[in-house]
Amino acid sequence: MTTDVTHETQDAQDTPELSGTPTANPALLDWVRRTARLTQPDRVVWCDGSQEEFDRLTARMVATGTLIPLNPSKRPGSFLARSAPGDVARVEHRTFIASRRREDAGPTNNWREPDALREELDGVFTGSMRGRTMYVVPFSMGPVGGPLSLLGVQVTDSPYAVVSMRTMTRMGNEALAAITEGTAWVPGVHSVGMPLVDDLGRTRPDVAWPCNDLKHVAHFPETREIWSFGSGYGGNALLGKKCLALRIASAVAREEGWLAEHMLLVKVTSPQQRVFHLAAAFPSACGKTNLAMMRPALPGWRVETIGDDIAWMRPGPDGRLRAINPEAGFFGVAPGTGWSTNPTAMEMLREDVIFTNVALTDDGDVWWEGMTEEAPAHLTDWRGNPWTPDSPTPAAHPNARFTVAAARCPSLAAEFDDPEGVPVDAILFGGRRRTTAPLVAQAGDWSQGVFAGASISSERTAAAEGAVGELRHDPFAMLPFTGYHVGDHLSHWLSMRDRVEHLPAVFSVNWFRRGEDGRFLWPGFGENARVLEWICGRLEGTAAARHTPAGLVPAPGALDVDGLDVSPADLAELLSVDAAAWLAEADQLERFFAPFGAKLPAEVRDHLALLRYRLDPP
Ligand code: SAT
Ligand code: MN
Repeated sequence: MTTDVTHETQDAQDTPELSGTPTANPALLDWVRRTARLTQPDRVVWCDGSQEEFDRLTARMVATGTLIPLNPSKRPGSFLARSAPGDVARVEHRTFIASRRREDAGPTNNWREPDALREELDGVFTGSMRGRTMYVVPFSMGPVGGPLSLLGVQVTDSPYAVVSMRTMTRMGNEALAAITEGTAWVPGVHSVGMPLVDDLGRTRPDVAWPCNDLKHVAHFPETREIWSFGSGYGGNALLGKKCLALRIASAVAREEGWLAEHMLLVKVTSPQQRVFHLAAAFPSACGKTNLAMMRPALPGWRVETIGDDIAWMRPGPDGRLRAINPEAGFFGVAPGTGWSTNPTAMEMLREDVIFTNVALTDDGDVWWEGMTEEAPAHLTDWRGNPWTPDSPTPAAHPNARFTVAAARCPSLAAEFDDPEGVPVDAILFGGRRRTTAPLVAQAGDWSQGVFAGASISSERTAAAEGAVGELRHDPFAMLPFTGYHVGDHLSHWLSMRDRVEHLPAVFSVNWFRRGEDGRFLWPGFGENARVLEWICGRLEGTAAARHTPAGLVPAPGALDVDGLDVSPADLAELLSVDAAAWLAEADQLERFFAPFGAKLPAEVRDHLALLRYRLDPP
């Protein structure tokens, strides 16, 4: 073993050996050396982010069986990865926030005492990279050097993580050059936790998807560090995404007076060429990617994509909230994505994609549930077993993913790369609710908007743990992603009032309301443009609204349903606010807020009281 920091010697045949290291930053060099001493890899490789490097790593992964190249005439430049069957999603119960004081993590995070956790991590990471290469992956979340961006360095023993980070972040030499002495950057250590040499020096063969049953996804918000062990899955292994851009960044944002949120970001252009930027938070399985890439069914309207998962929003010099998508690619759920639900995504996935846990067709292409109406007669399923439409299990894992560069998205907005971000005109909160929540409602002011964000709840789908249909509260859709106390998160949102002169308007939406017969009352997808039209009309002061206890809903005739198969009775139901249902909602919210204790802002408590008063005046 060597802890020398050099370029990969094993690749000497196809890459020229470079001498020295590509950085002179002593803090970075010291951290890389210390991490290598702990994890004991065979070699250390600094990643430059080049195409040549990507090609070399993917070729190696094809040789080791980690990647299956897809048929280049069907899916050029694309690969399929099959994970270990137990390493298919984020591990919320093994995700830790280590803050000095327990109350800084709050009741919705798994808190750990930092010193004790550090000791535990030292144990699991000791020798965890033996027999492997440790890759050093410098990256920027947001355009390199941008005023809203943050820098990070991930070390990892997973080439799958390296190539995915290249797609999902601005990774390589440019980011490394920005990490000069004295510049802040977030260190992240990642190991799949399957060393190839044991404590007695015995070697073992590698497997296609190395991982460990024991998993840790650990965050130290106070020292801004990430340690992830045992998983190769995106949300656990691509440390720029949930770990840095949400859990660590949310804590940084609180300190610095901005917002790091689990939100999509779109540019909407009206037929009159008025431009609006909307950010929207939905829990998983509520169609975030579909809205981010929507093709409006209303003539003349245009929706362009800026982000599908994360938005960083800072008070700008113009007194507005300015937002970027800190990511450079999309790591989206494949099942349910099809030509009828999201044609933009289908176009985006034509080439240069890494698919994980989808099914393989006999001619070397991919398939998943929802891609086409009918399944092919024969497939290889995500576990590598033969599959037919009669098989009892799905061909693709329900959380099968695609990883693709944002540049491949045909609806990408020109502003995607703007380091200054876009001014946010409106924020949307939503969930999947069969009843109670109206199609759209506008909050009266910022504080009622914060109450709306705090109140997000959604019915569980088959893809999530727990009973299907059960309501899960998910404030700001940030439940597993806020790196500090959930109650402090609400206070922080309220405090933006003092930092931003022209705050965005706030709306709640629900595309999933059903009639008593179980039928969806609203067609959704491209027809959601009608709701966006009303929202933009509210921003312009041209759309009429009616007061309800749950906020302002479209006045009769204000929502354009021309040509839609939505009866007047359905429309009335969609926009109704039922007093009994909302009183029950208020009771549920009170129970959900109870563990927040004194950290629940008084203003949120007051909104709950006001809601009850409006529903049931004394
Ligand atoms: O599962 S991930 O966290 O990687 C992706 C997501 O949930 O948005
Ligand atoms: Mn997400």
